[in-house]
Amino acid sequence: MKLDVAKIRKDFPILEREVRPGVRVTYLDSTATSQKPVQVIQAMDDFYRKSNANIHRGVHTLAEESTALYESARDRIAKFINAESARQVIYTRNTTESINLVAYTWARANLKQGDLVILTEMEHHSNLVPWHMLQSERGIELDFIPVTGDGLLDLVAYKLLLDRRPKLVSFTHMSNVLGTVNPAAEIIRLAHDAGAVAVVDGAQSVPHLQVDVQALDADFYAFSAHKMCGPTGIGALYGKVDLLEAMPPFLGGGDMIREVKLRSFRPNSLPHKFEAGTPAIAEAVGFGAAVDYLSAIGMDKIAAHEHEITEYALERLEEIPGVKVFGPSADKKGGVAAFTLEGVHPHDVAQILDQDGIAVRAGHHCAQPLHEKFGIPATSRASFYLYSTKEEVDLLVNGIYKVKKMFG
Ligand code: C6P
Repeated sequence: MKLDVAKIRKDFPILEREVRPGVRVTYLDSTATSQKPVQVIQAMDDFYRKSNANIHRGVHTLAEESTALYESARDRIAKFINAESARQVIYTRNTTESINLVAYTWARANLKQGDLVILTEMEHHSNLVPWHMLQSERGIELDFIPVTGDGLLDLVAYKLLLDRRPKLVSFTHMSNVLGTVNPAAEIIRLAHDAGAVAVVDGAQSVPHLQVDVQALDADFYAFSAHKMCGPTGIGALYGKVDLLEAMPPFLGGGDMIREVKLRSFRPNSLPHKFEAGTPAIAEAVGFGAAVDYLSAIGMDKIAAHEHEITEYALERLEEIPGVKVFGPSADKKGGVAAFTLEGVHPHDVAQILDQDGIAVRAGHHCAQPLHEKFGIPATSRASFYLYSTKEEVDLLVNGIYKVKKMFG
């Protein structure tokens, strides 16, 4: 059965918002952050009204309730990605912090000068800069799986890179610019065959696809709540138990310890070992509500709906003279359409569309090397989610025709 999008849209109050009198928002920027359903807003509101207290610290009713809510959200997030156990799901602030956690702990404990880390040319800055930093500090080597002209990873080149016996392969499951869904299971299998640990940036995949970390055999998997109907300020890092157990802690402070002496400490068990200080408790509650929301609808249905919208969007955008859409065909990508319009700067496109309430992002989308690869400084980007409609795609297309008219 198909998604009842009209019903789903009623869950998202912001979609009724008029950004100017009489101009309702057409939100086509879910890749940057998704909108939030009332179920998530309500869960966080309820938490603050009824259960707010610090976690893992008190024995009073509110503290116990708050702890239970925080940990039960973790359980549901673990199930959502099919982790073997909730101990393997560490709360972080976002995907960026999850990848940094791996870079600061696993990588600093295991990589030395000259060790090779393989990334790809389509990475978001959050899966580039932590490794650049380690390169400056440790003298590790970086190399990159090239992106082909049609926006796919060149797996032949990848296999050649693997002959150099990398220690780590870190790549995005789905590109935030090209929309490309990379063959994660195959990339990971090949990495393992070469003796490397595999890190996956799942910022764009977990919100849109059914992700099964066990089936993928990922060593680490990073994602953010705010892109999957949840709040900002919280994300997660999944990791294999043996790796997480062997890693040193990340930040030091309260909650991440079992015992502290004046001159030493013993770290807590998983997952708390990596969660120092008072965490984002209400946000964890919201994160749990978000995975409940997505699970109740069904990730397969969400993916099918997004596929239909993306196919339609690519078809309509490509018929506009002067528009070039980047990335592969709809069957190989998620709901992202980054494009250029001949003779018009992407920022101007976005600004003019905004006059009609159409929200798209313009810029390099934190993937500057990828834009450089395609010889462009920026793109305009429309992106879709479970609440997106074909009518919104039509509004975007009409808006682009309007831009063309203004620029002659
Ligand atoms: N991309 C976009 O507009 P954070 O900011 O940590 O939640 O997510 C970082 C991140 C990592 N990887 C990928 C593939 C991403 O798309 C993002 C976030 C947003 O494309 C904001 S720059």
